[in-house]
Amino acid sequence: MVRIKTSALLIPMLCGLIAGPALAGDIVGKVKYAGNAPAPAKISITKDQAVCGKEPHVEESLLVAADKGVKNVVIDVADPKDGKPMPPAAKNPAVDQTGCKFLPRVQIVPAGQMLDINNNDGILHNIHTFPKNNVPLNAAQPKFKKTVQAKFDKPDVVQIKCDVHSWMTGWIVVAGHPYYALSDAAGSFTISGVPAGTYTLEYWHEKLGKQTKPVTVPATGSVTADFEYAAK
Ligand SMILES: [Cu+2]
Repeated sequence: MVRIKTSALLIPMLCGLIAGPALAGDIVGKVKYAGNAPAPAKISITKDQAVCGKEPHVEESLLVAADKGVKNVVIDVADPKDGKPMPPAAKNPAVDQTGCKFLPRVQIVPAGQMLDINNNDGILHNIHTFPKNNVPLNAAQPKFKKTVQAKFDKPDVVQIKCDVHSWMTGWIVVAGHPYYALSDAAGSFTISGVPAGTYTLEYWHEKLGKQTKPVTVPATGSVTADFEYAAK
């Protein structure tokens, strides 16, 4: 009994050593919305009109393309096997406050990475973060304070708001490993170089919520993992 168990463990281990680098594939897909794209509701600018009202603001919490692709969905492998950390970015990721909007609205930031929150508007903003697993930040950012920094050490989904301009909102998804992707305007995404195996894939959207589905990553090439959110 013991012998059989040992060899059953050893053979795949030895094969792994002989094969050299880990076998890995890509997860590609498209996220869609089963309903009609919502009409972009206009946001009324109630403060700092000269700066914030330069460009019209519309509701961007659910962006659906003509063919139903959903932008700003974060897709990640919930249970990666190799547990390697996300490589640090070459320079600090940044959230810009421009025209009283957080740009980009949604972004993925490696855990432990310093994030620059920039004030490009020359007026007072007040950064307020709402983490679940990290330390919150609530800091006034007067017009002369170009950058406030924030760091999130643990994986999380963090909403950012401005206490001065109630319509301003953005999201930081803090990644503890590299197997994350953000869907583009067409709803498409790619997670590259995932070690072969079967995983749970998570789809998170600020308005449509979190959904999961299993995915099996091949040793070479890619697997397609499309997903459709039910209409709200
Ligand atoms: Cu503001």
